[in-house]
Amino acid sequence: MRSKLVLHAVDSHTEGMPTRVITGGIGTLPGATMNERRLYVRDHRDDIRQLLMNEPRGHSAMSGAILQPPTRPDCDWGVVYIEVSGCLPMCGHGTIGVATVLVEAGMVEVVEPVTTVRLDTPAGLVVAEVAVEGGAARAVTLRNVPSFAVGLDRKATLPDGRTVTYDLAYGGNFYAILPLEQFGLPFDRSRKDDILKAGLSLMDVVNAGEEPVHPEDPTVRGCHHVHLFAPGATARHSRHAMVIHPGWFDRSPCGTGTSARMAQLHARGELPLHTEFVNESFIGTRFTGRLLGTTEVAGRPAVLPSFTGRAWITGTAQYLLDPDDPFPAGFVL
Ligand code: PYC
Repeated sequence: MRSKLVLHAVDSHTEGMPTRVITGGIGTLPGATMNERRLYVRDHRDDIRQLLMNEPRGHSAMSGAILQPPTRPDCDWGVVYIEVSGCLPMCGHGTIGVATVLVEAGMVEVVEPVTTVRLDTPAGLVVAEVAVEGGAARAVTLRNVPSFAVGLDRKATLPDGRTVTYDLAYGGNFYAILPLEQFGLPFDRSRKDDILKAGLSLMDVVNAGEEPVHPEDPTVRGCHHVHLFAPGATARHSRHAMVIHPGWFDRSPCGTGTSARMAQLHARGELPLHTEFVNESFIGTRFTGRLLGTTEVAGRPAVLPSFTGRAWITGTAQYLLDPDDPFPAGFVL
């Protein structure tokens, strides 16, 4: 076997959504903060992301996380998220996968019944409380970054002339949130292509108009996620299809999306603090969230979200790159 590199991975899935956790082979990336390391991968090492996420090693809805030494003294590990769509500032399902791998691979000191792992993410500190039983990670509760509503009842006119009303919120990424029925579509996986097309058309309009920018970090910008909630969704239990750039659905209930949704519901006066919110994915898997408190982000009201989900390890691998491989960056079909 010949290879230009050897990347060690523990593969997992969080409520159906893959996280390929890269445990070795990359080394410490340049950057004084985890966000600088995210930008370094985006600008200088996109080859690694593409190799690991694209076909034939990945697929069109692939997601992963590169483990790093932390850049801040109050954290155990750092994480740079990689996806088919790029490098996210924060990823909830990915963090649940990372915390599960760290515990089950013995990469943190494991304490039963709860192991606390403090993670340095590009979006800020995220604390994972892992429920551990007999060495197995049973569930992970994350305390996510401060989340906030950016705007309620915004209007967007789509290329087909339809005008829709949506809310925009941040939960580690920016989310446009609206009922799927505004597109005249049923919440039915057999209509996934139409649902995807509808979400992507709104995403384009949102970014072409007032592209959202994080008030404390201008490198965190753009709406790449559209949360289409199903008929019958309430502020206690909601089902949704999450459309993600450049054209795929989250299989998990989406942790940063759950955080943004809770911030949006709170801004609407529909979700009080310390109240359970069950968020269900397009494939029927669930995260259970709650808001732990309020805060401010650059002077605007924000909330402190938390959510719980489960992950399972699916394999271990060493990913190689043969010097003669005609697709060193993989491909997208
Ligand atoms: O769980 O935050 C999340 C997420 C973002 C994109 C896919 N999953």
